[in-house]
Amino acid sequence: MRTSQPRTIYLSEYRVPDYLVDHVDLRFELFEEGARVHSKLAVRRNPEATGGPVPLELNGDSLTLESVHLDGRQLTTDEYQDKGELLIVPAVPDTFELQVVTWIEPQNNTRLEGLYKSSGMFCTQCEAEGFRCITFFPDRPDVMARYRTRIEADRSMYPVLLSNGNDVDRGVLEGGRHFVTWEDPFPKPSYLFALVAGDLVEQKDAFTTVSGRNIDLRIYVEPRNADKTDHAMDSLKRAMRWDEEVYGREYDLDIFMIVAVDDFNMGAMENKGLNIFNSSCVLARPESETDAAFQRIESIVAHEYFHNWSGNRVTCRDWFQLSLKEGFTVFRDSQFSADMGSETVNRIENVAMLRTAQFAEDAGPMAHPVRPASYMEISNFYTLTIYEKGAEVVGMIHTLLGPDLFRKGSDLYFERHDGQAVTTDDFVKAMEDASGRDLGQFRLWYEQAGTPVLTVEDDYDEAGEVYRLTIRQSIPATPGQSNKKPQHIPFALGLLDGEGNDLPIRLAPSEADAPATRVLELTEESHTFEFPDIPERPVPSLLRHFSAPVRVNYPWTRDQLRFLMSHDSDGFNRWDAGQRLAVDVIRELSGHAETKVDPRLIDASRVLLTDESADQALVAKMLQLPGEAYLIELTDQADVQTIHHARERVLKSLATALRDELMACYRRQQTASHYQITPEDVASRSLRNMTLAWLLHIGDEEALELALEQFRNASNMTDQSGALRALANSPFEAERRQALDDFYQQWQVDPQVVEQWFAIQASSPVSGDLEAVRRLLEHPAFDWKNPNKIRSVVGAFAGQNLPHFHSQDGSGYQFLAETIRRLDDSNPQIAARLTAPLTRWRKFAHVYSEGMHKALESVRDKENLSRDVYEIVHKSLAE
Ligand code: B3K
Ligand code: ZN
Repeated sequence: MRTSQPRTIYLSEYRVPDYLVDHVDLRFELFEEGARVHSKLAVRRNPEATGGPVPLELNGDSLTLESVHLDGRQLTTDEYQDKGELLIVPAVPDTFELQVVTWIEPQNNTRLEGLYKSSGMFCTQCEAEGFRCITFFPDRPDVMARYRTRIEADRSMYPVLLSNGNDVDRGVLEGGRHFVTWEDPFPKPSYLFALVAGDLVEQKDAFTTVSGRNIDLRIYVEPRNADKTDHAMDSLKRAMRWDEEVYGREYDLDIFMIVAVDDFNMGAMENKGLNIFNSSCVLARPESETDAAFQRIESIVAHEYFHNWSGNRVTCRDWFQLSLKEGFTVFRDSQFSADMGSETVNRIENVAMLRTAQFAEDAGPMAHPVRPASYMEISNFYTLTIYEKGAEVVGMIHTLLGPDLFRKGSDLYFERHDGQAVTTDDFVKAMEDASGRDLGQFRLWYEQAGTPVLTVEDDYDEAGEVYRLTIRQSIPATPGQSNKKPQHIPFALGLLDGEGNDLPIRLAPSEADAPATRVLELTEESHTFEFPDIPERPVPSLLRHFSAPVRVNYPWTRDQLRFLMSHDSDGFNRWDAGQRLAVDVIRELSGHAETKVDPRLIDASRVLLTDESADQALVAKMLQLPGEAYLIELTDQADVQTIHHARERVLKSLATALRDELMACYRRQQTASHYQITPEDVASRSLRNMTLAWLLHIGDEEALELALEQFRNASNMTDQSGALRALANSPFEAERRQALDDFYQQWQVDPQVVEQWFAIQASSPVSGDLEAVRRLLEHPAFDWKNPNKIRSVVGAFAGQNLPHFHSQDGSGYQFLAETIRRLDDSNPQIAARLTAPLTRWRKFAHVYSEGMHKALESVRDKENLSRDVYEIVHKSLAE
């Protein structure tokens, strides 16, 4: 048990920094047994700080202090206090130079924060508070400085030495060593500092900006990955062009670098001019990575690049403002992905994730507003709420203002705040000032947690030809927030006539140019809208394009849903109608063994499978049944086993009834012989793999032959792993084992593919029971120090293999608790992430919640629990 409770940090306690740092001069001496860091800071008293002189306080973490000099004079130990987490110098002048020398041990740093080693190279991760693990510093984002960084290391082991900015000097040193000096002309917060030293190969390219400047582009990887950089480089160039065209943002330094690192806590990091990526988010070639990986890479490369403006040039004042950069940048990267591929499919994917995981977070013990009011450990707040709901909030501003005024607003924001550390309120203010719109009430989206629920009722006055819609909003209570005010919600509406055509939506009789999709603005608890000139009772298409992150309740009939599935002009709502129909059918079957699957769902799926003229990318999405996690999210006191079995039965009934159509659809899918990631080809591969999976699921012998053939002869990983996944979930035991073995034999030299191999097994209800998952942890390719391996086994098991994870004997929960306890000392960030599935215990029926609660208690009782895990476990167990 942890004896002291970590301190809670409050937004309301924000104060401007007492001291500012104008310039940072760093010298790193890198050795095998550690690193010496010499830092020279140009410090001055902040003119905006109030009150008399105060001591200088610098943050630190796991540092060995060697010396402190003030204006060139070494301080004696009674002239400063080294408190470990704080270095305090009580007496300092208004302006001075402070030199600090620290010793650190990157080779023993398993937390992967600050400076650490990954497969023999040195690299850094400083966001949010990792810079303090490198040297003592006012480690907060509103202290922005110019950095000069000299790196010294062994020349043969570390030929490549990188940091932020431009490379200004290099040379050879004694003893086989060398150095490179980097200078970054743009003031930046410490969390954007980066350093890399290693034996890396580079892929070079160039980009000419809109104003004609030539930018050097480089991707650095370990030599074995040299053939996996093309896609990231192409994605980068597309992102650079797109940001110029859509946001008017041009790149600012002369060089932009990306480095791939195997051991990384998250996806990637937007350090100024030197982005560092988890290998799995940057490296790809068609033979070894799937379509999903290609798409993920394109969007993450773009996301990190876009941060150069939304995050780096304009940064966050404090960490409560995290969504200022993350929400906005996720919004930007999804606009980009939508422009590069299929708009509707992108929207569907984003919303599916939001509704499954962010809604769950917003309804659980860690629920927090997009701008949180307090935290214990900031690393715990890199959440779906900050990122995805934050992006939806920006998206709603875009919807309310329209694209032109939104662009005026973003131009004003970048111009007004360039070089500053600002707040989400400054962002909204820029949008208001540029558009003349009042977003006062809209700001509640940043302050109130919880997912608004909209209850919709309608009636039709045949004689008057008036259609009436009443919409009520309510926002559920969340920890620390019980009474919520109504929010400003853009609600996009369509009305379909009996033929399935959009009716013009008028707010007054005979209004000219009435739109087919009307954005209603909800601001009160309840609104009743009257639409005149509606000649027949329409079928409403509600919340088109998912115009707000809310839940909608309306008593659709199954016939109405089928009708919307085939006729709604809004592709997103066509998909959504299908999901609602499937949810309804699965729920009807839950716990009722004698109930048959509604033939309307089977017919709807048949139409999708056979209509070759329909948009196949949308069809591929529409055919997928809602996932178990989403079904659980929609259910109170969820019974996982019952949900799993009901969904299985629906899947098997569909596959059995549509066997021939599935086979025909499988055989029809042909992609270009040369691998491409066009929406058409992606859809085609997705349909192939889906139809195969369904057929194997019901033990179809002919499909087994097709799967084995596809597995052996596939020319790309999407097809090969699609076949493997289908086999791994099939009843054909011998073939399944053989394919898994063959796949490992074929790919064991490629750690990224081995991660896929782990995940396919750990997430499979057929191949991944707890015993099998424990065996994976003993596999020679598994590595407790590598976050990707942990995610691909433990994360995949707890997040996707729900029937085994939620075994009623509690063994899955105990297994997860053991893992968290084991990782808490070595990597608290990863341990805290893995805790998420247990935090939702209140959502489940008693047989489950009891075991989850016990597992949480056993984590709580561990000695020296990290601040990260402490916060999550205690908030989850709180009454
Ligand atoms: N800004 C980083 C995330 C840092 C997470 C620190 N625990 C990646 C991104 O969102 O672009
Ligand atoms: Zn980001």
